[in-house]
Amino acid sequence: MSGLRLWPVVASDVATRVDAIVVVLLLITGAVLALVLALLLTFAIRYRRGSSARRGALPELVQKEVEIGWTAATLFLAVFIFAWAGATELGLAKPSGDALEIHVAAKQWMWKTQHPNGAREIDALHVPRGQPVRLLMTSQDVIHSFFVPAFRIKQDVLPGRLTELLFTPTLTGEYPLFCAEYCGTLHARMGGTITVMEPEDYARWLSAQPEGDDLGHEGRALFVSLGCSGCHAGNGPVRAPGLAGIWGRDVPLEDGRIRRVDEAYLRDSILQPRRDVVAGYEPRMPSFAGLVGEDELIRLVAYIRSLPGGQP
Ligand code: HEC
Ligand SMILES: [Cu+2]
Repeated sequence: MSGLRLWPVVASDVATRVDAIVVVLLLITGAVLALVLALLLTFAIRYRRGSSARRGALPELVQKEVEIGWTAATLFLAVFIFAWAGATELGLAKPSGDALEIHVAAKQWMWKTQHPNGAREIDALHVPRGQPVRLLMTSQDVIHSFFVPAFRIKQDVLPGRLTELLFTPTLTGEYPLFCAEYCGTLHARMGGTITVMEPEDYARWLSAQPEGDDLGHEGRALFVSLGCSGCHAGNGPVRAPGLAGIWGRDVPLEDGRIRRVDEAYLRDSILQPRRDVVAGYEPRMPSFAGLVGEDELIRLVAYIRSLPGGQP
């Protein structure tokens, strides 16, 4: 990866799309430049001092149709480029169901990343090749910007707001990560390494990481602030099942079905509680669809998952 490259590494699907736009823009501007230069040279030679070129009044060359024609043509071209680039940009923020969700927290002056299972990294991120990756990013202090040139992705990371990026790594290797928004003294050193691995290697790497508990801790705070604990702590007016130790167990439902408690079940329980009512309980839980975002769901699930078994 050293030496002078004619073209930067293309390591994601986004890079391919962005490069296509850049190439077309280069071609268009190159053509305009060539035309202007050619006319400049032609006229400079033709009308040089002492040449016998005609220097009378200008001929009436430009008709209204021609003028309307080139105005319309350039307008069309500009709108086309805008629509094309705009659609590409919007695709970067599109949610995708099967994407690997990675949480990114920026702070002066480091990048903290967190995998769905809680594994955490600092100034580093490992991702599997060929798998769509969705970054959910937020800042703990000032504005930063997540910039990976090899992926052609760059997105501001703001305090109090979640920004997203969607991309699929296409080439294994190690690529530099930068902060692209001046954020203080050590801004220039705020960076890291993105490692794209084959899916098997990624799975092996991930299982060797200690699982973090941060998502779970944050989920616990949500559990209280959203009012879940009002029912589920066992002393509220509504009788609700305890959630400790349910992860991985089989739950008998009111209609006789049995469901294994996994990520999907917990999400369903929170978003569509009427669908899977636990045997022996009233369907008194309100739906939280539209009230909790994707990132809060992840934290709630992580919290319930982290609860030790045995307790009611
Ligand atoms: C108004 C009381 C109430 C609130 C508030 C409430 N729940 Fe529930 N919850 C229940 C009841 C009652 C059940 C059992 C009936 C059912 O499955 O719908 C239940 C079931 C569940 C289950 C399935 C439990 C099992 O044993 O399979 C989960 C998971 C759950 N709730 C999570 C949550 C989360 C997370 C929140 C907060 C975002 C929440 N609940 C808020 C009353 C509540
Ligand atoms: Cu920064």
